[in-house]
Amino acid sequence: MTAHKRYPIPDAIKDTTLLNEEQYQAMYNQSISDPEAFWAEQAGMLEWYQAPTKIKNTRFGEGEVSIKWFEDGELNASYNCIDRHLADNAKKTAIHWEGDTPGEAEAITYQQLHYEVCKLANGLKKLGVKKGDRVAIYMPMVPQAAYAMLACARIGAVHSVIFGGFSPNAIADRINDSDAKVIITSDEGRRAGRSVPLKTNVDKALADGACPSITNAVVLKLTGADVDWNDDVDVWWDELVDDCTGQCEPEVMNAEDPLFILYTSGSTGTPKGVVHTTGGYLLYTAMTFKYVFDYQPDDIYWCTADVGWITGHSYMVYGPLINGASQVFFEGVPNYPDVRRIAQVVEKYKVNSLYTAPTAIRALMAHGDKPAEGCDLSSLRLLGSVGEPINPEAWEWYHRVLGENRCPIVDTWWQTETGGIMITPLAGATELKPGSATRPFFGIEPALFDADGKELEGANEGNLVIKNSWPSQARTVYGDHERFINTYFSTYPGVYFTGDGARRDEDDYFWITGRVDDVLNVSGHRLGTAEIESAMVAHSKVAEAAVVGYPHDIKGQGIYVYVTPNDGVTADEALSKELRDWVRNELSPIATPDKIQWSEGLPKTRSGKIMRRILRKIAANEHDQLGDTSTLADPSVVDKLIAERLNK
Ligand code: 6R9
Repeated sequence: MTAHKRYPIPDAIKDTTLLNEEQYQAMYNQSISDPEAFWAEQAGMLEWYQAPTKIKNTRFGEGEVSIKWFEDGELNASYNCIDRHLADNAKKTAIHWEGDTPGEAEAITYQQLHYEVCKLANGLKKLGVKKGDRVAIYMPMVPQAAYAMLACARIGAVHSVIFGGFSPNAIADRINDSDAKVIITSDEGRRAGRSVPLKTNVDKALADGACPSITNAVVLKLTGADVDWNDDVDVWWDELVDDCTGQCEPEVMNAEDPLFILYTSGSTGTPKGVVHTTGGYLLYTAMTFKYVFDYQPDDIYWCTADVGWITGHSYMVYGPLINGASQVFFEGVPNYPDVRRIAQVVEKYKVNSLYTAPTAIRALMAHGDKPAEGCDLSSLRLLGSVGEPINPEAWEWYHRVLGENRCPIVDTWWQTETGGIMITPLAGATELKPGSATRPFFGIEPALFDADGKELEGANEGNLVIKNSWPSQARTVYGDHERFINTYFSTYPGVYFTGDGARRDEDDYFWITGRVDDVLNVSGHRLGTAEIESAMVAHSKVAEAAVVGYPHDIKGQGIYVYVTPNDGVTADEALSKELRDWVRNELSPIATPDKIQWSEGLPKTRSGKIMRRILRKIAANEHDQLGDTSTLADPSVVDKLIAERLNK
């Protein structure tokens, strides 16, 4: 194996980082050998009404999965994010909001955050929202998205944020799965100079009684666009909170009360409502935020994610706010108005740590050094990456152009289900290798298993599992605990199966190789092939469809769809466009197929199972590596597909 390039810990940061190698090792060892003592001590990072005495009570057994942390503790998430900072830091900026259009900006202090969150919390109470009720949030990247989440947390309601890029059907499915009582949205969103019709999408989702659980839609007036209005349901945010006070006593919550539901794609069926509870989630996100971003009290931190994803929940709302941090909240996209936007925002706010995704890095990298041209990036101390494997070329570009060869990069591997960062370097403790997420965070025991369920030792490659529970682990799939068990604990009984493959090298560093199931990662967005397929076959001209990922320079993975049209349908460019638009509208623009290949038939086993392994190889132009095709019902299908692929 070729030796990997290494980046030692820069001397310049050795004296200032929170942890060095010995400290990391000592804490890691304790976290594994005595998790009870370790987490009992760490729990002091949060403020509790009732400090927990029972620390860990978790079982991954066959047929029974029960995960409880700090189960007799009581606390409130919004209190921990806001109120606890008011005594000393009321005037500190919590959120530097930077709008889509340069020049549009607003700074929100912790004091203001308290006021806005309390007002909305009181408004939600007026609408009858109570502890345990679900509230859907479908918002653009404005501070009000965070107010909405925190207002729910304050009164003990469970938020379910729906990414602003989802279409009406996807919104309705998520509302109905969680029986949400209220949805919070805005008239429109803005992205790269274009408007996004959020309220109209909500109207379509709710039309014809499609979402019977919803009693009200709270609508923020943002752009002032004309929107349809239903007096029975719709209420303007401003009018709702007009007579509400800026004081709202936080609800006392048990550590194991649910904090939120977040839907994510799996390899089969509809998206799953991943449930996170209060105590363990808050502690783990607070702690990872502090150590992974080497947080110092005067830092300006910036994560470019969207609150609609887990990264936005853990590292734009809960993690930074519990630490009392100042952060940038960005409405726009990295290349609007031009490719220097990220660098300009870094310069404007003197950002110290920047957390973004490989897809954004690759998009900028295509413009050479221009994305940093003429910008002062000297404030940056640390860079982070999340969402998908980062290829070494993109890593090197990020390090050289935005990091000016000075900033360590923390490549953080984790998932919606893990709640917080699991495998990551620590700036002062870990020598870096471009492309490797390196080593586990405290309390995390990663391991590699082969297909037969045997644990692999030493330098090896296999399926990535986690052997013991950690505080921010998802507790269940909303309304379907069986599915939770089947998805994560049945492949390898006794451990959590991540769905990712990984390699461990001679230094015990982990290299995530990507999903080993039918989940795609397109521009860092997780999409199930099953979801896209079911949208495709819902079209009247489609008989059958199979979706696979293929390597894509910018997106990481692109969406490749094999379509068998119905008899008598002309398969042409016009139909291709029609189908792309269809998926865009049915599901989301992020699910739009990149390539559509017509196919008379799909490679199937004799029992009728589509052999995706073969379709993936054809899409990737790797026909010489098809492997065993002897179990196919009709091997000639494959030759036809290859011939057509080659002609594209
Ligand atoms: C946080 C987040 C999870 C999936 C995960 C993996 C991929 C995320 C990664 C990474 C390699 C990293 N992933 N971070 N792969 N290196 N640093 O992205 O959550 O949307 O649930 O996606 O993303 O495949 O299984 P989520």
